[in-house]
Amino acid sequence: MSDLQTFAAIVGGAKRFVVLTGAGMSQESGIPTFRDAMDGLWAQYDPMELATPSAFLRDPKLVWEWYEYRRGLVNTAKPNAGHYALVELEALLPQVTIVTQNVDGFHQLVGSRDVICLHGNIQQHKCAGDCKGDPTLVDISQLTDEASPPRCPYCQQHYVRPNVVWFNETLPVAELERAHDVSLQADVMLVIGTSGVVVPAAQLPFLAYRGGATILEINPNRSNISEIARLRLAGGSAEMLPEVVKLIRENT
Ligand code: BV8
Repeated sequence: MSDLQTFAAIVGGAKRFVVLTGAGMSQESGIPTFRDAMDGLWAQYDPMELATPSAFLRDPKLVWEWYEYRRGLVNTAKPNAGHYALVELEALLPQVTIVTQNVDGFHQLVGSRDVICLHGNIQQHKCAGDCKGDPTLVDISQLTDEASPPRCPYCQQHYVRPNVVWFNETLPVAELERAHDVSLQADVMLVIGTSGVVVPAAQLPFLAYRGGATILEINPNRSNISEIARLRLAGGSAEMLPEVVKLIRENT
């Protein structure tokens, strides 16, 4: 059997299938990964520097405009064949849970039913001070304040910020706990498009592996997860995932 056939046989036989996705999952939708340089004006900035509370404190306008630029990329991009292939797997396998590091909301957009968002959603905004509880969500389409960033309409004190988890911020407790649980219970975990650098997300495959899961990977490059992967399909997820689904269909 080829690697692809073995890969598809393992996925096709999964009882409690968990998928961990990173920025590479949306790369073929035209959304740059964190390691790819942003285009144009933003190429001079390091995402790791901008995606932090201290950057927002230091220069709220710069961080706000960076997120508005990225939100614009998401709004002009489309989910790709890989996102849709994961939805197809839900009809072929008894249990599919997606744990995503991505903030583009594409898994939910294409109809994946069980998505755990570890790092929030770039389409949502909140009061930077969570003045009415965590999170105090704000619909920026209803705001009259044209400033960048606008002030929270509730407290008029704090700025509005993207509802994403910045570096040195803790992840949402319920999502992280559930991600731990499903990783420990998984019999197969497929890791797609992540360098495996950012924790605690990158620890989930190791948790699953220690729990006895078979780890599979789709990534054109080796990552920090590759060492525990039974197999790595060295290609783009938009190209590889439909191939895997096609083979599973042929064998069901
Ligand atoms: C926390 C939302 C507790 C924002 C994001 C020192 C050492 C170790 C750890 C730390 C440290 N100092 C601090 C830390 C902890 C820190 C961390 O992990 N730092 C890293 C940089 C070392 N983590 C945190 O701070 C987390 N919180 O730990 O809380 C705490 C509290 C207080 C103080 C300390 C600790 C919060 C992390 C969440 C950060 N927010 N996103 C936003 O999006 O703006 S993370 C952000 O970066 C993305 O969401 C994504 O998760 C991550 C980038 O990672 P990837 O998704 O893997 O993307 P990357 O570009 O790296 O890789 C893409 C991959 O795709 C590549 O492998 C490539 O080959 C592949 N690829 C490319 N094309 C394709 C493809 N694959 C498939 N198909 C393709 N076509």
